[in-house]
This record gives sequence, C-alpha cells and structure tokens, in this order.
Amino acid sequence: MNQYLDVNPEVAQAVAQGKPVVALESTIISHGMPYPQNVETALQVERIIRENGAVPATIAVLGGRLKAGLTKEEIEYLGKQGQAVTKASRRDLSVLVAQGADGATTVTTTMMIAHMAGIKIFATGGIGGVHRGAETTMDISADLEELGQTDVMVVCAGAKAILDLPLTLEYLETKGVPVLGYQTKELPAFYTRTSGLAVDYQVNSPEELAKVLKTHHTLGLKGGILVANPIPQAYSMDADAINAVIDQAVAEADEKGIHGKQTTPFLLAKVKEITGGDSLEANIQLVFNNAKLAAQTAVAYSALS
Ligand code: PSU
Ligand code: MN
Repeated sequence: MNQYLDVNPEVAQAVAQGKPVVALESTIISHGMPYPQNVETALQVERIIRENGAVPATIAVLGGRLKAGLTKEEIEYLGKQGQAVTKASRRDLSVLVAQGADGATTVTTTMMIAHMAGIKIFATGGIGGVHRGAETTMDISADLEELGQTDVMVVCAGAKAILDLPLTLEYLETKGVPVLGYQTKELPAFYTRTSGLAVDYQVNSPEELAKVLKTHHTLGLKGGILVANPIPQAYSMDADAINAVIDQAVAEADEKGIHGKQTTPFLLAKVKEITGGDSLEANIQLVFNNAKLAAQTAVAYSALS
C-alpha cells in the first residue's frame, strides 16, 4: 500500500522521531466550506497546530498519490476545485489511485492514509454518521465503519443534528468505538455544546486523552477513539434556531431526492445558505478549537513514548 503513499519530508521526519503530528482532512476544504474561507481556514488550522507544538499533515489524493502533508499550493488547489474534486471515501481509493486522479479525503480516507503514514491523531469538524431515516435508506457514513477498524484518534465537535445522533452513538457502540467527551458528559452537536445525549466518558485534559490513546495501543486494540470537543461557548449557536434550520434542510433534501454521497455536502451548504453564513463562522471556530486540542494531545502523547 505504501508504494502509493507520499509522506511529506517534515511529516515523515516527525513520525520517525516520535514527534507530535496531527492529520487533517480535505473534504472539509472542498465540500465542507465555500472558497475562499475553506482555504483560509485550512491554512489557519495548520498554523494553530504548529503554534501548539505539532506538525500538521493535511491529507488528500493528488494525481493518484496518497498524500500526507500538503503544500500551501495544493491546499489552495483543492479549495478552488471545491465540489469538482471527487469526495473520496474508502470505496473510491483504488479507482482514484489506478486512474491517477484527485480526491478530497473524508474522515474515512483521512484515517486510512494517516494510519499508513504512522499518524495517530486527527482533527476535523464533524464526522459522518447514521442519517435520519437510515432505517429505510440505509445511509450510514463509512466514517463509522472506519472508526470501528482503524486506530486513529479523531477529535471532532460531535456530529451535526443533520444526523440521527442517538443511532450514531448506538452504531459507535456496536463497533466498539469509545466516545470521549472533552470536559463534558454530553455529546456536543457541532453548532451547539449540547445534544441531551450522554457520552461514554468525560476526559478533562490532553494528558488524559494521550494516556487513553497510549493504553489503546498497548492493549493492541484495533479501531479508533472519538473525542467530542464542544464548540467554545462564545461561538455556539442557539439550539432551537439551528435545529429548525436543519429540519428545513433535511426536508428539502428529501423533496429533491438527494441521496448517497451528495447528502452531506447538500445539507452542509443548505444550512449555511439558510443561516446567511452565521453557521460558517461557528464551523470555522470549532475546527480551530479541535486543532488546538489535537495538537496538545499529540504533544502529550509524544511525551509518554
Ligand atoms: N460533517 C460535517 N462537516 C463535514 C463532513 C461531515 O459537519 O465536512 C464531511 C467529512 O469529510 C465526513 C464526510 O467524513 O462529510 C461524511 O460524508 P458521508 O456522510 O457521505 O459519509
Ligand atoms: Mn452516506
């Protein structure tokens, strides 16, 4: 598999020396946010990771190569391509590599490529999950399967209420994925700090997260760990307002017959459109917050090794 992998030299050196590294996904750039905020955010996230003592590795597929660590130009390219670039999940990888094509990596493929490159911690915004109505559509994100089998710690702000959050937690339980609330007992719901749903464990510091990750490796357990880090209070949105927007977006997706890989990008764009961009600011801030926690955890993990 590694014959298709290009790890950028700075990332490769840090991994070899056991220094802190944080992986970042690229679907959030191409399909999660509009240009130019997507590129500005991606570059700022890399800066935040550096300021907190770790090396950033943004991940993507470019010209059929699995890339761990992008240049500024490559990030700019993916941001400008937007939805024209393939949203690459596990099922897309072989074809994209065989055809020498580009792909923006979701949580799933970012975990896969991070794992190949020896990176143990990954920061993102929100994960995919069990969609509302999945009992008939069977729309369950491949992210949950990947979390069940690839041992990377994923730091997110919970999951958007575009998903069925109780079913998403049930699925994670089935797959044996620990869900850790960062300084909270509740699963945050991306734009808001609360969902009314309990997480498995509350963890209060990067050191504690690092210890759980280290123990997971020592036990030889396969599968990821999900860290749910609530959006900072100052940027959190009004729950009733955002939930009404989400209901409207989900209803519109149903009416239009949106399905498959289009569903999540459609809902993300719709929510942004209806809130007139307010949701975008919240989205950006929570990604910054996750990048900081992931970098601090990578530093603490590195100190344990
Ligand atoms: N949820 C968000 N923002 C995102 C995504 C999910 O709040 O950008 C992206 C991530 O890349 C995630 C993917 O892995 O969407 C999930 O897509 P799907 O539901 O098609 O598996
Ligand atoms: Mn899906």
